[in-house]
Amino acid sequence: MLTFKESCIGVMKLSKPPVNSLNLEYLTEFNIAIEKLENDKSCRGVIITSALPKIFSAGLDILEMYQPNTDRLRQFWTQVQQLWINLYGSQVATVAAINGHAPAGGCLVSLSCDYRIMAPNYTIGLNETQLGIVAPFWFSDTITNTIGFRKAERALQLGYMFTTDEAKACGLIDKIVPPDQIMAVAHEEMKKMFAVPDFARQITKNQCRKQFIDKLHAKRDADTDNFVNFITKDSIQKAMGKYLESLKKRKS
Ligand code: CO8
Repeated sequence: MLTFKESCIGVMKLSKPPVNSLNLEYLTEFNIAIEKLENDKSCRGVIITSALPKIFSAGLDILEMYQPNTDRLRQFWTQVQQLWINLYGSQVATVAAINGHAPAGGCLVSLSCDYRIMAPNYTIGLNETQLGIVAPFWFSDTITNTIGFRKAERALQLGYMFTTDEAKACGLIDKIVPPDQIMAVAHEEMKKMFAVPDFARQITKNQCRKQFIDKLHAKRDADTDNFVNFITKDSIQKAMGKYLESLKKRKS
């Protein structure tokens, strides 16, 4: 993770080649970096983007979920939950500068921010069902809160990956920006949020999002149990094995 400050804005660049997949160690690093910026009183905003060409993040590392060690799987999921809690509940203003593909966990990271700008000709969405897995309730709450129930339900069932244009049309992202302007526009959007007194923006954000974060807090252990029981089922392991093979085959 490349993290640096530009006056009162923290910039986090995901930099885990080849695809910024989120494994236990990288999720932990991501959480520590976010928590550090959150606790830095001089930091008013965070921009999340990718240091890799063409890929924002491939989402959760599928290898963490394939033939897993149960203890590690639990730790992994705890970090995924924590990342969402940290980002969705963040007090600082957040902009996702999506400069590449953003499937599944990559989409969730961007949906957890306050504003999304995206470069053209990429794809974004919660494609979990395509892997034969099911996005948990808090993934589905987050997309529903962004694009509305009907569109979210359909997209989740199909595991639909939106093109940048489709994502803009349904409100999954807020703006399409040429890749060479994406950081400049992220800063402009940040300035618009800074024009509002921080406390008023923070309290309003909290009013909108707190009930969803509280829901996960109340069910956090059960959510981890569900995840571990679900992922370790033979049928799910088979489906995931096939999906991994299909990723390899696309190349040959
Ligand atoms: N995890 C692990 N490895 C990955 C992942 C991933 N998410 N994505 C890609 N890779 C690997 C590929 O297998 C490949 O490995 P190798 O070099 O050994 O063959 C390498 O990364 C490079 O991948 P590609 O050649 O496919 O790279 P491209 O630049 O052509 O494409 C993409 C990049 C578009 C990102 C493409 O790799 C892709 O579509 N990946 C799959 C993304 C995906 O489906 N992610 C879903 C992850 S699941 C998740 O985030 C939420 C889970 C919620 C769980 C809830 C359960 C209850």
